[in-house]
Amino acid sequence: MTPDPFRLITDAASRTGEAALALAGRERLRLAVTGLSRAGKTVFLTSLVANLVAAGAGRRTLPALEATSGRLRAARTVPPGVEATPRFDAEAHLAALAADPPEWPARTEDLSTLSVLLTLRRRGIYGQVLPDREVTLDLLDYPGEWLLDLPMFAQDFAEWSDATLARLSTGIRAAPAAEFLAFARALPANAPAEDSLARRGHALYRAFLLDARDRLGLRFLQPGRFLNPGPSGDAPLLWFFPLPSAARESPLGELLARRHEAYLRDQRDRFLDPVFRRFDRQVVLVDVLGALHAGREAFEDTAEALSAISATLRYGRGWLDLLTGAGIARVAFAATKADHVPEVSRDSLASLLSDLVDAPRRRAEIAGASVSVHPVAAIRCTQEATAAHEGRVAPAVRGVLLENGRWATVDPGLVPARRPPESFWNAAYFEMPVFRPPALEAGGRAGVPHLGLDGLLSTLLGDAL
Ligand SMILES: Nc1nc2c(ncn2[C@@H]2O[C@H](COP(=O)(O)OP(=O)(O)OP(=O)(O)O)[C@@H](O)[C@H]2O)c(=O)[nH]1
Ligand SMILES: [Mg+2]
Repeated sequence: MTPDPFRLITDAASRTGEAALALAGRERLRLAVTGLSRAGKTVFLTSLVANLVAAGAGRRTLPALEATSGRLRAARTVPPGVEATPRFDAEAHLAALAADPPEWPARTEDLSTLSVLLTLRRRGIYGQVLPDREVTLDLLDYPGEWLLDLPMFAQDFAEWSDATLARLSTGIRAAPAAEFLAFARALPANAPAEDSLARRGHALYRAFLLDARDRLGLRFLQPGRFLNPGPSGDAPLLWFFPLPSAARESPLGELLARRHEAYLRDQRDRFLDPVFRRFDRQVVLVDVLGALHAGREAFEDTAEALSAISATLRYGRGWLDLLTGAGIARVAFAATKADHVPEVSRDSLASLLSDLVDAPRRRAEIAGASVSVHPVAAIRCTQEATAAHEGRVAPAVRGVLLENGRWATVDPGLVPARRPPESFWNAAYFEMPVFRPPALEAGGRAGVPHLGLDGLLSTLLGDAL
């Protein structure tokens, strides 16, 4: 059984409605922000909203975007209506970043959405002034871990168990997974459907996932709610784990398979359908530097996770899409936190990302989506500096450390421009310090300093604004 998660034929009728709205000068643009846990989604969205609102108030916070789009006359967050989904609280995140001492957002624990209404000046082909255009930009935030549920829909319980157990038995996963694997492999062919067994296996598997995420920096970890349970917390539908084939025909196997199916149904209804069913633009945020630091297996694991996720999305515009307007027309890949490396290294950072996301990038390109790659810092926390490095002066960055409020100069060394050779991994790559966000003028209402956010937005959205 392969459940079908994506009702791919989009609602043509509502698209026709949107075309009518577009003619009337009111349009909708849905931006999906894709990023594994800690990639920088919440910070990116907060900076995006703050800088759009400030640009709408006349500040030059996003010059490259304004150069490609119509003139932005105003930008404001759409006030809350009767939505069932929690609201992405950009104001609260901004206030925390602007506080003294500043605070980064906590791990995201639920889906939330926000729309920004952009008012743009319109000119006709003869330069005559037309009524303003209004474009609503729909944004959403969610826990990065949940994204790895997307590829789970292509497998049934047996396939998922086999693939997961195979991954668990190799490389750096094997040692921390040993206790769980020993438990699961010892289950007999007639294991009873007892919750003491189901919960014990679940607890051991979950402990492995947490360790793999937090200590090993791995990202291809499923299911997402085992790591980040969300607002509904623990519930019986979570009490399953990948089961070896020997015990799969047992009453326990049947119980776990039912829970696996119920979990996927629940995630689809609550999260994936509302979020991933329809969007037009996608930004994929990747913490490339963090992945480099975590080592070869974590780096490869990040690449595999992004590839598996993208394989489930629908890119480009085929003939059907032209009728229904479905499919992702533009994708921007961004290496986040680029303020951790000096300017001379940022091109390498972008090419390294390009290499890391080789599979998803090609998939999108072949399908006809337009693709770009950028180094970005949603909040720039550092300045350019120099440091003595092996007897010579090397470019570096300087910023205030969050932990002690002291200035520090960080020399990250060379950023490899493509997947590093084996020898690279022999020496540990620098650990990114957590920098303190800069003091924000007018509590962030004047915008947020960034690196390359405007260039990314201009490529991703400029044609539609
Ligand atoms: N220096 C710097 N640090 C950043 C930047 N963006 C994110 N960070 C750091 O990365 C951390 C994670 O960023 P978030 O935006 O919370 O990540 P997320 O993708 O929302 O993570 P989850 O909610 O766990 O999925 C932040 O707490 C910051 O320490 C940036 O532009 N510059
Ligand atoms: Mg977040």
